[in-house]
Amino acid sequence: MKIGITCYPTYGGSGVIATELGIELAKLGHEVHFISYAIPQRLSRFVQNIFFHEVEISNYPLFEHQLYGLALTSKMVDVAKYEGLDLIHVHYAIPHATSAYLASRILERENKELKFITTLHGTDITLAGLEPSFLPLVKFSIEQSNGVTAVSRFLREKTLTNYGIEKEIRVINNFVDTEKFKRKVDCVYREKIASNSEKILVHISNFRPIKRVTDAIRILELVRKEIPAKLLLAGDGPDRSECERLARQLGLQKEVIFLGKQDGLPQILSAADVFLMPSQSESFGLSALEAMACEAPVISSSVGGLPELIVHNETGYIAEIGDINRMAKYAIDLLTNEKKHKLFARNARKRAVKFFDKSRIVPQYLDYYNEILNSSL
Ligand code: GMT
Repeated sequence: MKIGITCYPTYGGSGVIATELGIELAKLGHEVHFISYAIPQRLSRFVQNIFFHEVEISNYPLFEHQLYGLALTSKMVDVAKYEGLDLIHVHYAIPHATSAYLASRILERENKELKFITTLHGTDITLAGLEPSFLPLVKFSIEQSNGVTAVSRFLREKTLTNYGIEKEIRVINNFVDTEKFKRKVDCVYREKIASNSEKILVHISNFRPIKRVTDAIRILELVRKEIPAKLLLAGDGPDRSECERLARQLGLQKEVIFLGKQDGLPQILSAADVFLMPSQSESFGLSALEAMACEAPVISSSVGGLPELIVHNETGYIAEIGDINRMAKYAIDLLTNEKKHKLFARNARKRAVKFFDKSRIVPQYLDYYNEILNSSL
C-alpha cells in the first residue's frame, strides 16, 4: 500500500504514534509518505520505504496569519497524485482532517479518488476542537472522513456526544515497542542522580497546564515527609518556569531535577520507582504506557482514558484530579512495600506487552485501512 501520513512532527503524543506507525508500516513493506512542516522527531534516521514531503508555507506580507492548513492541502494533492497514494491517514483533527477533506475534493474533480482516515488523539476533541472558532469545522471534517479512529473508548464517547456525531468510530489504542521500552539494568540516571536509599519519581510531559506538573512536585514534597525521594522531570513547555519557581519555593531545587526535552526515554523510565501522571485530561496517556513497559507502576488522575490503561490496585493507582494527598499516600504505600512494588511493576509490564505492544495494535490499523479502502463510503 502507499500511505500518506500527516501529523504534528514535534514531541506530542500524536506525532509519536503517527511516526512509530509509519515506521512499522514501512518495515512491513508499505510505502509511507510523511507530509508535514518538518521531519517528525522520531524519524531522525534513514528508514527504507519512508519519504518525507515538507509543506512550504508562504510568508507573503498580506497573510498576517500563516495559512498552513491550505498549504498542506496543496501538498497532499501533489503527493497523492504524483506518488499514487492509496489513502491518507491524518493524526490530530485540526487542521489535518480539513486539509485532507479539501485535497480529496480537489482530486475528485480530476476523477481521482483519495480516501482519508482521521485519528483523534485528545485535545483536538476535548479542548481546541470545542472552541467556537473550530467546532463546526471539526465536526464537519470528522463526518466527512472515510474512516475515524479514536485512541480510547473515552475519546470515542466524547466525540460522539460533544459534537453530536453519528458515525462509527473505531477505537485503536496507543501502542509501544516493548522491546525498545524495557527496563535497563545499568540505568545511568539512577546511579548519577539518587543515592541507593533514595526513591525516584518520574514525570514526562510537554509541561502544558493540562498536565498539572506542579501536582507532581507537591506529591514529591509529601512523599519526602516519609521517605527520601527525588523527582525526575523530562520534557519542556509553558509551565516549566512555574514548576522551577515552585520547586525553589518548597526548598526542593536539588530534589526536583529538570532534564528538559530528551530522546532516551527508556533510560529515564528505567530510573522510575513510580511514574506520576496527575493530568487534568488525558485521552490515553502514552507516556504512562511507556512507563508501564519499563516496569514503573503509574499513579494517575482518574480522567479520560487513563482508567482504560491503568488497572487500579494492580498496575498502579488512580485518584481524583488534584488529590495530591491521596496520590502521595499511594506513592508512599508502593515505595515502602517492596513485595507490592515488585508485583505492580511486573503487572504493569505484563499489561503493556499483552494489550498495547506494537505487534498487537499496528495490524488493527492495517485491517482498518483495508476495510475503508474496500468499503463504498
Ligand atoms: O498531550 C500531549 O502529549 C499531546 C497530545 C497530542 O495530541 O499530540 O497527546 C494526546 O495524544 C496522545 C497520543 O494519542 C495521548 O496518549 C494523550 O493522552 C493525548 N493527550 C491528551 O489527551 C491531553
